Amino acid sequence: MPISSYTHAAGDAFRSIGDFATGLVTPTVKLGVTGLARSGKTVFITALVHNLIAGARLPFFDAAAQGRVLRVYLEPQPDELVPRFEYEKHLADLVGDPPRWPNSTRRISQLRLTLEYASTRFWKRQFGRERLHIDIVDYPGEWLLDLPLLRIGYREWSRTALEQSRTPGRKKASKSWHEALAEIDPAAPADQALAETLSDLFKAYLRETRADAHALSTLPPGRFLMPGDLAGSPALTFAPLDAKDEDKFPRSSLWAMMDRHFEAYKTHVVRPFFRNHFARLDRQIVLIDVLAALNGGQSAVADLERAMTEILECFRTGANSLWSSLFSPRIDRIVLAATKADHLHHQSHDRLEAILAKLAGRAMARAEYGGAEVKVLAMASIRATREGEARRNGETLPCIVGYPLAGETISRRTFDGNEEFAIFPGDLPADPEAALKGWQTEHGEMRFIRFRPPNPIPLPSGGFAPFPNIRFDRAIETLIGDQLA
Ligand SMILES: Nc1nc2c(ncn2[C@@H]2O[C@H](COP(=O)(O)OP(=O)(O)OP(=O)(O)O)[C@@H](O)[C@H]2O)c(=O)[nH]1
Ligand SMILES: [Mg+2]
Repeated sequence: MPISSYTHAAGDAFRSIGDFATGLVTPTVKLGVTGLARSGKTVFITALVHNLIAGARLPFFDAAAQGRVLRVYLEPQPDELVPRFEYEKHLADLVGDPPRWPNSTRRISQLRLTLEYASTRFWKRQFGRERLHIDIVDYPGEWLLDLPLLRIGYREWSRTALEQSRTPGRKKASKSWHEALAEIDPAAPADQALAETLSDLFKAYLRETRADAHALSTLPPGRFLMPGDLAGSPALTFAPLDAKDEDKFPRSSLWAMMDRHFEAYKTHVVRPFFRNHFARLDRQIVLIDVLAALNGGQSAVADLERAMTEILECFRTGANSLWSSLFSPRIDRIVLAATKADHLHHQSHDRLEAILAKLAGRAMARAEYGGAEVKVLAMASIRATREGEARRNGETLPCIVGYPLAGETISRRTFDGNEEFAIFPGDLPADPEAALKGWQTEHGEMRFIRFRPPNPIPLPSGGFAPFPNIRFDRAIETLIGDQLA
């Protein structure tokens, strides 16, 4: 048995005996929050913590609805080596004047929230109030896309990455890198500066495929797009090479150097993340910006589906999964959530959920998924719009009303960020297949624009009222409800 799972098992046994005998050891749920860049992780966590601390009305979160959540507070987070999630800073942005969305984060961070609650169980209530730690871990979904790298070597990765870069949609983005590649000899003696140049050109290509408005391309390595503290280290300085007969290349060749750096990336970046962070999570929410993919058209939807398949592979357990040879994941519940549902009128919320369910179903079939229980929902962590009606050509249309962010445009109109507008977003089609195939609403194509966060409401007692949301309570109930029984 690998050391990591042994220590886990021992930890669990200790925890439950301790709980039972003394009630002194507080149970902990490690909740992973992930999703691709800009999917809404930071906003979700900030809203989750604020809702719980401020005692928001959350009808579908049973413990809160039954008045059993007695006190919620932040505590120092237990992992010294993981940066703390900057809750106060993100909240300050959201309740600022004017309110702003928090900045992009791009690295792992963690926060410990403690809940004191009354149990529903008679014998447990006799010990007084119960406590539960929720350790919330925010990490980029792109990192999950690195798992398959553990299964392959530099040669195979190189070949696949080159093939992908030659597909028609990526030719333009990969041009400069390919030009440089054509001039080098992979068998020549290794040259650190050349390795850096090639790696930089390769990273620029990855960034460009990602920046394409009509694609959600997420090609590994995950850390190349958001390197954090490791920028410039050898483990992050490699790129695919085009070679034949690489078996005959000397150990001093550029090829061999790239190979070593690729292996270093797996050993020092990918494995530690999966072993030290991912494998310790108990519950997971994966946030998915389905509307952005629909906005991007068919190729973006295909990209998203591919990314979801790879992400679900990480949660798959059983004999054939990558895990069986590595570490055993313990996640037993996953929520897949389509975020930003406030960009739609409520009539379309169920449809958004159906579209995500369809996508998830296909991805799960492809990943031969088996493992933790998966629940799909559509939600908005913070609702930036309200609903209204507008009249157009004698017809009453259901609208959403909000402050479009400065620079957003609809039909050649550019917004300045300070005015409220009613927008008719269109309805999602009733048939999820139609939506995924690239579709038109009854009133033409649907385009989503971004809104500024809602105006914060100060409370007489200090602080701010909980943010309005959509179906947020259902996500919380699924993720931690059973832990508060
Ligand atoms: N209307 C609306 N917009 C949202 C919501 N959640 C996120 N957004 C928008 O999505 C953007 C990204 O949200 P973040 O929470 O920063 O996303 P993230 O996944 O942490 O992004 P990175 O840190 O860059 O990976 C925000 O700036 C908002 O514009 C929501 O509930 N409603
Ligand atoms: Mg973030």
